Amino acid sequence: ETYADKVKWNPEFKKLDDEDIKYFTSVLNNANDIITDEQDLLFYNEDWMRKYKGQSQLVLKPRTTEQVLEIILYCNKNKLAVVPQGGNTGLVGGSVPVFDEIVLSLANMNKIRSFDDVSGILKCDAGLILENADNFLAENGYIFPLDLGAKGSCFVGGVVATNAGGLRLLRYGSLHGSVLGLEAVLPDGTIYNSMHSLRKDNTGYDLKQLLIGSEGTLGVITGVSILCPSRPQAVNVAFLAVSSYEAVQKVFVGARKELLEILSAFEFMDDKSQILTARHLGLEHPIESGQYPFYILIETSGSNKDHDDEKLETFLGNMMEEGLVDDGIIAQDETQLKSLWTWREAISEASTIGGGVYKYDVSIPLADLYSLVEDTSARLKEAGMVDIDDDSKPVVEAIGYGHVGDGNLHLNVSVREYSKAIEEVLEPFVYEWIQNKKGSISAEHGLGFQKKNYIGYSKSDVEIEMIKDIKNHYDPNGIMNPYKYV
Ligand code: FAD
Ligand code: 2HG
Ligand code: ZN
Repeated sequence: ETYADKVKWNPEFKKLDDEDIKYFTSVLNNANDIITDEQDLLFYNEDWMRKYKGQSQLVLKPRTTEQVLEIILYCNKNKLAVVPQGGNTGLVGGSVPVFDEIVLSLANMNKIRSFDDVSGILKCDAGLILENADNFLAENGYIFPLDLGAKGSCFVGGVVATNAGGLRLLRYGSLHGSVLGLEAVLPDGTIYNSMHSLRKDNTGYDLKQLLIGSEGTLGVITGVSILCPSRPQAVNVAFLAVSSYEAVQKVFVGARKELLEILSAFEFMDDKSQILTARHLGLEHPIESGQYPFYILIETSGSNKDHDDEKLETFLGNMMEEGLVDDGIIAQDETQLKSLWTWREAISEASTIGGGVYKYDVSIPLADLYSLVEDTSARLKEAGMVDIDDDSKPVVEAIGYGHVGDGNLHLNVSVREYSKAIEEVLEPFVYEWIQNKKGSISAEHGLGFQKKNYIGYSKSDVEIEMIKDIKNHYDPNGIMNPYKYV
């Protein structure tokens, strides 16, 4: 993606020079924590989709909050722009520089600070890898209240800065509820610290909420305090085939009613997503892709295996009797459970099979959720652009899947090239479509760079002004993650 036609470099920012690097070297005093080598910079300059690419000449990897503070103070004073970066798995181009912004990576701040095994409150550095946090919690009988396909790479601070949703939001709720406190360095050098262990605290504005989902535009999150639930003793996964989107919704209603307190995930995938994933993984589909238009993954998590097994089997029996479920599998062991999850979790990566992908992450009232995929597919077909087997067509396929339980659809348009022509077919069409249904143009991935010009499709002028006021107040020089959505 080239930026030239979308955004201009801000001449008010300072260009990095040797003096600056000398200063940062004195702060970090470890050669490994400063990256200037062109080859080594590549990872930090390019996003996970290989769609957005900046030209930063410097990556800083502080080890302490004090070092972050000194870096930010210097950058603010000298108007050097900064991009805070976690695991760089974000999907909206928010985690990489647009031009020459300095990348501040949290990778070296990866310690568990404390864990209370009575309350389940974990306090950790922002650079702790999500999977490492969850493995630590597992040893103590607890679970991180968020899980997603990028868990092996993304950081706790990164998911908080994004307010990521993930696969079990249905069960554990949003990070706005489970994060109890944060530590963050603000652009003026203030250390905001609310690393409390308090479940309830009604003493004025809940300030941490501003940073949750701020996408690096207000400050650098350095620490997170989060409430973690007990790890479920019994987990079941069922993978089902249904013959219509109508049936997906009916099974969802049934699952909430019959599985109630043990339901921990309800995900859906269209057939096209499964065909792409089968090609990507080089595996046979567990049920037979091409046979049914929609698949559902249901997970239950509870404390008593017999109880949960019985409940799930009765539920599936009822759904089949009602003619809502056509075929299905229940995982018989841990290996099968993981492999069934793969057919859902690997779709995101499978969508890049043609070389590129346009991703739309939307909230729409459930009844209309899948129509967006149908209408977008029709538009691409009309333009003569799409064919999964014909390499001369620019688009491989438009697929739909996501978190039905949260009213969150992922529309992925898998492409063989990034082009203006494809983009013009998709945008603003998709955003207008969502606005007409009173949906949100970002359910969980954020706005980042991708949606910087489209915020108005989901937020009113008054709301946008309030966002700008807050940004200007805390970051008057605009050094924090510039050129993105604010
Ligand atoms: P990055 O990508 O590095 O950064 C994301 C944003 O946060 C950037 O704007 C960055 O500037 C900012 N940031 C990062 N760290 C800090 C910090 N310490 N302080 C301030 N700002 C910071 N998302 C979902 O919601 N649900 C999913 O199910 C899901 N599944 C995914 C599956 C895959 C395979 C992939 C690749 C991504 C998925 N995502 C999902 C996207 C999700 O946004 C990221 O995985 C995660 O939230 C980003 O974490 P990160 O540490 O990689 O942050
Ligand atoms: C998921 O739910 C992630 O798998 C990624 O949010 C979705 O790649 C996507 O569009
Ligand atoms: Zn998702």
